[in-house]
Amino acid sequence: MTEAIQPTAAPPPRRPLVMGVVNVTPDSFSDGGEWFDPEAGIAHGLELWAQGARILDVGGESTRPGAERPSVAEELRRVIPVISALVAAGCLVSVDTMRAVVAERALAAGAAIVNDVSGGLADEAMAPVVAAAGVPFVAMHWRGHSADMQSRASYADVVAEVVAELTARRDALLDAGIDDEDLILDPGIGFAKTAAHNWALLRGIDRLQGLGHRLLLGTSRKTFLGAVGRARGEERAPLARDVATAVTSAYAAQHGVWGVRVHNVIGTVDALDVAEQLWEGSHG
Ligand code: PMM
Repeated sequence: MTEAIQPTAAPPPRRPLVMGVVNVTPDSFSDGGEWFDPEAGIAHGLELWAQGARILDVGGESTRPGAERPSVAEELRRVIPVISALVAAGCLVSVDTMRAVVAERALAAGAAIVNDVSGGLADEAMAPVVAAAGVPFVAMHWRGHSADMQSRASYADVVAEVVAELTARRDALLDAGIDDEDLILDPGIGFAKTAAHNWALLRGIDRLQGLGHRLLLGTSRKTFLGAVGRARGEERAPLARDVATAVTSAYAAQHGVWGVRVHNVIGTVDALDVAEQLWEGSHG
């Protein structure tokens, strides 16, 4: 484990895949309720796909701090029709869920990736379901459900602890039969973390690359980005954080991150185009 927490050389820049967020929830913190109706969720997913998203992440449970969990039946009711329609339209879909039964039903409906913000910790049946299906699994760093997660935002060295906890999770998921190649890791920006923790994790992203897995990064519209308007005495509302998000996407590209999970696809595609031109120019 000590090896894994050593800093590593920055990986080469790459163009991250853009994962477009399709929250079919009444209460997600930046877009809660906007795409709650299945038809609206489907139309929104198709729009993000047309704008350049290469994965659509469909979720039916809000993970904003303090959120209540929906029932299994309600989560299924929200996500399955949207996943089926987006898959039928030819989109690549991931399901954002902490429940094995929802993952199983989503895979049966055509989802190709499981994105679990608990990394399999919330439901012990998750890892066996994913291992049996043989699909990519996003395991995010997580310390507990949203209702009280911010009480767990305590670290002596956030980068070292997130690397160590993700390493332990990675080992458990491999033991459960998930293929090494199928495992995608995510530092869990905003989950049991303060703004200072989030910035430290972004600065330390190369140390997360030391784990040797593809990385997914979810900064989009999160609270810590709201503070970037402070120079003018403002706090940016969630919908006004897309420029700040796009900058973090360009940063992710410079640091070899595999994928960025964003609400606003157009801004991120532009930011990635700029990043790509700059590094191509530097080699050409
Ligand atoms: N963040 C949210 C939801 N799902 N999944 C991954 N892998 N990484 C994240 O950072 C992440 C996630 C919360 O954001 P939202 O409520 O705006 O969708």
